Amino acid sequence: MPLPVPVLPEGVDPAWLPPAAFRAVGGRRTLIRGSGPLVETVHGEVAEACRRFGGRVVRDASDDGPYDLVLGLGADGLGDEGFTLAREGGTTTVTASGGRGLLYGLFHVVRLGEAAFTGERSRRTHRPALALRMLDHWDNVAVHPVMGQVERGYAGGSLFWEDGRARGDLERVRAYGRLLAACGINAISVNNVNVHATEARLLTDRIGDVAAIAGALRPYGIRTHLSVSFAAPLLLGGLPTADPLDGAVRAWWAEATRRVYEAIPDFGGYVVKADSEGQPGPFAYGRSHADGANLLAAALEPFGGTVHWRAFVYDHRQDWRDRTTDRARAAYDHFVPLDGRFAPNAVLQVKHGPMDFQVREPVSPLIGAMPRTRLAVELQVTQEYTGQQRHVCWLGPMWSDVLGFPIEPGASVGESARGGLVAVSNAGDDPFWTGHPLAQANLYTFGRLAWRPDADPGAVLDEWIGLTYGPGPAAGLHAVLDGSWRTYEKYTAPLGVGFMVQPGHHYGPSVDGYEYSPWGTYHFADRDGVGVDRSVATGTGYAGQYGKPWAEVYESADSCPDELLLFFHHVSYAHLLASGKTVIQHIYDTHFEGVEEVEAARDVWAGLVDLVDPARHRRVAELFEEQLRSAREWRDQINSYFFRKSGVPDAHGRRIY
Ligand code: GCV
Repeated sequence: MPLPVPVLPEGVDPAWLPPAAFRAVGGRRTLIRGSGPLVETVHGEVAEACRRFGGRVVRDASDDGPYDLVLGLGADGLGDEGFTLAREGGTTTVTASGGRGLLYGLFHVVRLGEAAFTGERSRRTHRPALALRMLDHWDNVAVHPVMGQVERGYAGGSLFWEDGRARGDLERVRAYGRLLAACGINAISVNNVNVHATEARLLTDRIGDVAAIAGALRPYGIRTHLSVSFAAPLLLGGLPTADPLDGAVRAWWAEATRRVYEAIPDFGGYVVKADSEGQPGPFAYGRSHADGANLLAAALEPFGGTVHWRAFVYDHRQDWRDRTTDRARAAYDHFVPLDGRFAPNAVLQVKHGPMDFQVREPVSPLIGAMPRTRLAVELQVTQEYTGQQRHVCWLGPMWSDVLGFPIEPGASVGESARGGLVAVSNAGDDPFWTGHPLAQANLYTFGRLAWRPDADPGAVLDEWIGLTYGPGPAAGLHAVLDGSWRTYEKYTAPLGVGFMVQPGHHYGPSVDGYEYSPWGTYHFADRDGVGVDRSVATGTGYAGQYGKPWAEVYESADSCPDELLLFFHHVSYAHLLASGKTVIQHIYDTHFEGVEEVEAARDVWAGLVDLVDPARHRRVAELFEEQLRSAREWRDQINSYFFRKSGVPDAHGRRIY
């Protein structure tokens, strides 16, 4: 039986799968061959498109057509997710070995639109570069008194949970799964890595809730994962310890995991944040993080599951007077000595930068330093530090730079991420899914880059624009989004120094907000200069964590790229950048430019009023006013702060307070 496509609740934006995107497919004669649950999903999609656009779909017919489109299982050797596409003699043919491959092949045809049905195409194989393409949701089941329903969520409530319970109606979850499959995502973790008491119970007596969500996502090829508390044997099992080497603890995890698989046979595995920002972990028992990860890996192994063990481990209670402790060093210092000690089904999940998803960070040196460990790289789609979905900030170029960065000899970050690419989702129950309608582009781009880390991000952006908005406003939308990450960087913290955000919620400027805090994020500005000396020669030694050539490149202020200068070096305001400007003049210029660029983008958006549907246009126009207000605030606080510290006037005599 074909699976009906999900019905969106009234007023919910169809994002990159509006009915119009299926016009080319829906007007055709299509043959579907094969059986299995995902083939039913494919059939449902094509049937719905045909219903709208007058085409016809048949199943497993013995006649030879003629058909415009043949979608069939049959080819060998493509894996579960690969497919081939060819067009010959008026028939477009997608062939796959597995149901997921067929679904991805169908969505590929949807993206091509009419082009899939014109001319000839020689057979081409498409396969994801990375086997795991995952979204982590930092969703709380119960509303957290400080973090709310979704930690760092800027798109309303959770798609999965509402005020202490799983949502009863999972149609929207199905629709979410469909959107994710259409950009290539194949795994989701459904709860916050900060596991509070209610959430911990998802592992045991609330596993039925997780199973229901998994059931809604499965027809779109998405496996469900769960964040668990390392202290679960204590919290839920009544054991006196959670020591990873204790026999009773190991037995408890084995039994708990067996029950999880009873409820969810294709369960993906656990995500763990341990010994980090107050979460429990193996350090309490004098054990290593390899001991901790391997405990859970052993429980999951008989069922084919994976543990994602996060490397975000650092001291968040440090003394700002202590200049030797450097948060940037922490992940490398903790984990490199453990290389080779993780079980084969343990994946070490590493944030792409050494700090915390700032608008500009170097690539984490950990990524190239653990050749005997499966690493997954973690990105942040939710815009915690990049405008919180009130600012337009399309992150495709940043992620593309990160993924293409040659961190090891002969290997880019994308190639080193053998354990997959993971991102913190930006979606919620907001009618536009992502709060800011244009933040949908980040979610889509993440999926497409996870499928192909070397894809041209600009082409991915145009793909998203084409599907979501059609050709009318395409040029304007491209102009608004394409440079928006660099614009955001210009009006916020300069030259890689990071943070300077308001403590706690992280929105808006506060130059000294974290300067005397225990969180380990400082800029050390004084009357002479600014930046953190992370050199080996005179600083924290962080630059020495890189291999060649990066250790040397970052060690010296002369060879360090401008955009990372203040991350690696404390320099005077008169220091000359490679650009030829002084640091102080660069700060002034970029902050004025950043605001001007937001003004220009707002004007381009205003000009699209007749080309974009009114609800989306209005929402973005309103948000541009907030972005502009906030960008001006950033500009004036940063410029005034550094003018007052340095006493150096702006060379162009612009207004500084
Ligand atoms: C889920 C940052 C965020 C926290 C988040 C943490 C993490 O510190 O501010 O909200 O916690 O990263 O990645 O675990």
